[in-house]
Amino acid sequence: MASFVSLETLTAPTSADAMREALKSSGCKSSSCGASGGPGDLPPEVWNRIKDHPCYSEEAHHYFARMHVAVAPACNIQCNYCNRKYDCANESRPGVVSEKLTPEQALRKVIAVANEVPQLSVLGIAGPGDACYDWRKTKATFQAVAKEIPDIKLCISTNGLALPDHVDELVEMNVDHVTITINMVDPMIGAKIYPWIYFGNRRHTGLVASQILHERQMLGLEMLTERGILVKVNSVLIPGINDHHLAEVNAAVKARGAFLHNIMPLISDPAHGTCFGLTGQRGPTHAELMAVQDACSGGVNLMRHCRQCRADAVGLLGEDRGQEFTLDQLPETVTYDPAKRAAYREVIAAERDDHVAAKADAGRTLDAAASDARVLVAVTTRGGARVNQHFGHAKEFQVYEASSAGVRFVGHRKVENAYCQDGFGEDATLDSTIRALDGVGVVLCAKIGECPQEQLSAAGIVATDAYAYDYIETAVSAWYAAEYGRPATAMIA
Ligand code: CLF
Ligand code: SF4
Repeated sequence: MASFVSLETLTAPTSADAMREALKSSGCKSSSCGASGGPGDLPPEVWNRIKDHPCYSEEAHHYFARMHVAVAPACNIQCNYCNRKYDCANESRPGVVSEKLTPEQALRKVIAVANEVPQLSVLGIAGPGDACYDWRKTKATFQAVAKEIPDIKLCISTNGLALPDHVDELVEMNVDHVTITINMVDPMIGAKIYPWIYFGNRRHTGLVASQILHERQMLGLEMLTERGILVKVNSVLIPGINDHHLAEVNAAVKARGAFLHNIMPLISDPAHGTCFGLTGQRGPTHAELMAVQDACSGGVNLMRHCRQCRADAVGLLGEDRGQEFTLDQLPETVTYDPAKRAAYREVIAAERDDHVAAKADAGRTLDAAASDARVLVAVTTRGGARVNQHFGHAKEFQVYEASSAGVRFVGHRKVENAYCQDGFGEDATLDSTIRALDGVGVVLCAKIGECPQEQLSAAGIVATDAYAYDYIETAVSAWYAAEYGRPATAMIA
């Protein structure tokens, strides 16, 4: 996904007007991990802590970017879905990175990115091993970056086993966002996911390993929430292993004060060399993922915009600009310049107010559309919460559920390649896009040609560019209000 305000725009003289214009016509990729609540439905002190975090706030992911630095390669457990390799730049899944960094190299990279990517608001350490187990490098990186860029949010992701040992230091370093991956609260289920853990200077296997891991995860969660840190729980949905168990996980972490629950689909492929990949364990379908997420509604708030980023991802959620900032491209010395980030924030504050007002208008539009139809609507966006990407350029579709009750973000669908290659449409790509849009009734985009429009129509999917550059909620609600009386297309209820 491309970025919402282009690099070209922001490397030019950064006037507020130029940025405002750029917001309307270009875009960041919206997606993320985070609560769907906005300033109106969260206590102000909570909103202030998440409003610039693209993972903790679904709204913020339209505007702000995160970067990960791969400083923590060592891990103290083995998950059956993980095989950490450092040499594959084309894979996009947690734990995989192209190059490991020392804390000094990481600092140089963070400064270089902050100078070029004004959307940057969060520095995360998510591996490629475990950030709490490889603690010395994690801590050194956070301390060095916080000294140079004091307003960047520090964020960490961990399996939880070593977490209780470092909670006090996390508090001291002002780390306000912690993610724990919790796939089970029943060690019998854990034994099917974790072949071993390393704890107390020895390796443990079987039920004992999962029991220890479970106890440490719950202890770490409790310690963090007691100290007021916002904790997100990630769970990997593994069909046949924990699919019926994740509602129990949701309840257990809710009882301990977790802020968000991010249920992610297992990524499994024999080519990845993971245990699950090699044994044929499949990942869930879109429908299975939504069913488990819906089964957890009413518990801890769900994050549905996670992109399952690499441990060296850079950019808005859904885009990865990591290849622009590899070590060989970084200057030997680099000085932080806060100007672009400051100018961007000024523009975004006004843009977000505008978006809030547009969402309220969209709600009123839907109120007037008294229909029982619920339709999945896919939009193509480059960010800024607008329908601002051509169909042919999209490598990802944001999916919203439209009903007279509102417009609700429900997830995203990735495609291998964009339809348009070197100016020409690719039929084979369109076939895979149509498969990825399974269950979707409508595609809203900034531009689409007659040919793909007709082929989508033949597959039962309406595609239109009539709402180009509108806010997503404005576009979806206007389409719904105009169409609800028609014969239903791919209604889901
Ligand atoms: Fe990184 Fe994770 Fe922090 Fe976000 S990611 S450490 S909370 S800054 Fe976000 Fe990426 Fe999903 Fe993680 S989209 S994988 S939830
Ligand atoms: Fe891989 Fe993370 Fe599991 Fe360690 S905790 S084995 S790095 S997925």
